[in-house]
Amino acid sequence: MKIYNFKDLNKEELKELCSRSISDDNLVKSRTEEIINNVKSNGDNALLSYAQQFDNIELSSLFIGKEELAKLSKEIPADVKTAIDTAYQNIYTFHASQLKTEEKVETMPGVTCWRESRAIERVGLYIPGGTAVLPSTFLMLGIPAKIAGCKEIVVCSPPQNDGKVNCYIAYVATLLNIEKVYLVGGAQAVAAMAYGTETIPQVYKIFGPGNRYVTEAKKQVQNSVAIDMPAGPSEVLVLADETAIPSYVAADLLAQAEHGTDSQSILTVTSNKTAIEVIKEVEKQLADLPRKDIAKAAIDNSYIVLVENLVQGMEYSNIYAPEHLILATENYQSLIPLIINAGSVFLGNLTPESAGDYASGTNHTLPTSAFAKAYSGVSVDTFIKKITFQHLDNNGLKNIGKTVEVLAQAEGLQAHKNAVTTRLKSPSLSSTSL
Ligand code: HSO
Ligand code: ZN
Repeated sequence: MKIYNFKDLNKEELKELCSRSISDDNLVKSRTEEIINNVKSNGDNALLSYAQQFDNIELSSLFIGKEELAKLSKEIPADVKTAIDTAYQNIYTFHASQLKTEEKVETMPGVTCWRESRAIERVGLYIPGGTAVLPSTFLMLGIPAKIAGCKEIVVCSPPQNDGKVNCYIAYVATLLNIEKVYLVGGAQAVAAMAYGTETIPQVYKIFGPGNRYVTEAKKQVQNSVAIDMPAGPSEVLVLADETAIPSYVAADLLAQAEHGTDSQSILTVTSNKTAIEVIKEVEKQLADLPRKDIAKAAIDNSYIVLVENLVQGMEYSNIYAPEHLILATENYQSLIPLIINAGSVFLGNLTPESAGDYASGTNHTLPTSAFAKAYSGVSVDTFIKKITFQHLDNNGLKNIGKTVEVLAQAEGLQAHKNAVTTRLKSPSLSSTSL
């Protein structure tokens, strides 16, 4: 891993170091466009032929129903079932606490305003399959959708070689009481959920990670449907000082690195000695990883930034705006108020990102590529719309009337003014005393 010194970096170099610009691939773009158009025009037939083409499977049905999901879920090993149950409980408990009713506010006597939440009625969850089956992602998307009260949760996941989904996905589906899992992957799944087919219902918002085609498809369908957030490769920034444990830091960097060759694992550290120890540990631990080729490529694409102190480290972190920020130091408490841009934060030496990836309760669908400057991770709120309400009584109309009339007049919008004036003239209103 290359080492940079924060104080030697000029503005341009800093910008370059923090940029995650992924080159636009025109082939991915045009292939995705083609797939979307085909699904739009040919619906289920297009999906069936893509299953043949991309998943090597001739599907007799585009979905697996509840009974079969229950049957498949029985194949789950006992220890995985228990682990999923525990993760489910923690994620459920944390997300349930996000449901809040807001107070009504009287902005002027007789003028009452408030907001109420309504779940997005139909949402689409994309759960990656194939080589990287992610039941944890299903939990992270399905649980908040359920808590929010989404009426219809459409789930798409690519079929396995046997034309089914694996037992983990099936088990999570039964826990969430999901009716069907549609056996569709890639850009075609996004297109199907965005525009609907004979079998797959059209949704209002699409959630979930995926490969470059899925990401590109989510980008392309945004004129018709909302998406959770823009997606890019996963990343972690570990901020460490001499109280960090090098073997733990190395493990965290590698946990990120094994996600994909384009993942980034950044170490920002106050001590050169710790940096060297971490590098040694990374090399040692890397050798034993089953996904070492992927992890090595990601580590080669990552770097270390030496800083003078933790506060300067936070300055770098806020510029980088990491998806995951690990404060690998005993002195994390005073840094919390300094955090401005980060998706999810892991405090102290005993809190690995993996805890949040799977089971502590927080969501792992988080903003990447510096979008943490403007986006939050997925939560119950991401599945909800907030509708504002207001009510004026006699008193309220009298109190606010003049203000609205004058502003409408100032904007030259006579009809707006009239909407108030005509009410103010009403005999029932003038007869009411304040
Ligand atoms: N670190 C990933 C989530 C994940 N990790 C799923 C393991 N499985 C993005 O936050
Ligand atoms: Zn992860």
